Amino acid sequence: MKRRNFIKKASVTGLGLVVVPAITSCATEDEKEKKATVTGKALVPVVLATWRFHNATKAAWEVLEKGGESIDAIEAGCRVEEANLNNTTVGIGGSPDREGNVTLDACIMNKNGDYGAVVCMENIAHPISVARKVMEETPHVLLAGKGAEQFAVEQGFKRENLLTDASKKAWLKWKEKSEYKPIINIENHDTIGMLAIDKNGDISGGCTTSGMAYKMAGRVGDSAIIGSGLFIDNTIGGATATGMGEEVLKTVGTYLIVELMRQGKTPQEACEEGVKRIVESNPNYKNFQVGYVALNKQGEYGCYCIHGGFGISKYQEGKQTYIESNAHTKKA
Ligand code: SD4
Repeated sequence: MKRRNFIKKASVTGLGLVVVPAITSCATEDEKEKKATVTGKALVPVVLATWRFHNATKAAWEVLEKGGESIDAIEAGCRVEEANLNNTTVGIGGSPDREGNVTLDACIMNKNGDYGAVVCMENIAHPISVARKVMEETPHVLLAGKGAEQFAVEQGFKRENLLTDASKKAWLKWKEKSEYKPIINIENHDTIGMLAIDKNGDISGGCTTSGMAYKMAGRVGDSAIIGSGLFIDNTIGGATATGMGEEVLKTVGTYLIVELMRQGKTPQEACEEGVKRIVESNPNYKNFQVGYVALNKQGEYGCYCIHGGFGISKYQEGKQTYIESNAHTKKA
């Protein structure tokens, strides 16, 4: 056994400087090696996102690199995927509900624990920015549907058609059978959840989605709900989720993960416990996916999912990497 002793926070005098591993671990070097894919080094600034959203983490990194605040990095990063026409789970180009309407959910949380969100909002391409306006410009935290859209327009956002030809075509094809199977495809869903720590050591997060393809009208998942799709506590860290929102909601997944980190678990251990809670109470878990990402204030991170195929993008020290997540089960 080689004990890695607790090392106190080192100097933070500029970008990329070490905020050092606050790890007390009994892991042998071999054990440590095995976990190396999922437990990160402690350096800030850093940004993490679900999936291979390299353009999004790059945009966020560009804010952080210039010394910008994590909340600005999150908004910039999430907007990249919202504008990506090829991402059928976020923003413009998102798959519609079963009536053919694209309805978007997004939320954002800052270092002070402030939160803003919109759910079931139509015709506005950047819900993450509207969520930020809710947080900063209203006494409320969550606006829904027509009210959210009206607020966005009042704030200067323009209305636009979010249903692209490609999404419409896919929806029409689905309608031929119209089988209502609200199942998240296990590997092909692309909600972006993002966590970032800036050079001051402050953490923020965001999450944005069009939700489940062909969902019932009015259905809202976890992504924009505090403690489910996203939770941030600037004294501890943050977590975000992707996958079957109903299961994340029922277990208040990201709040659970942050609380587990508060109790001393590493981000990796906390994500694994979050997945375990879902799996243990749900015999049907082979039919859906949930993936969690967590980042603590020391800059250590972890990720875990029910099925293989999930991973996270990371930008740190000017370098982009993709980290495959370990999974509760092998590929389904
Ligand atoms: C939802 N969690 O609405 C979202 C879906 C998702 O990639 O993550 N899709 O339930």
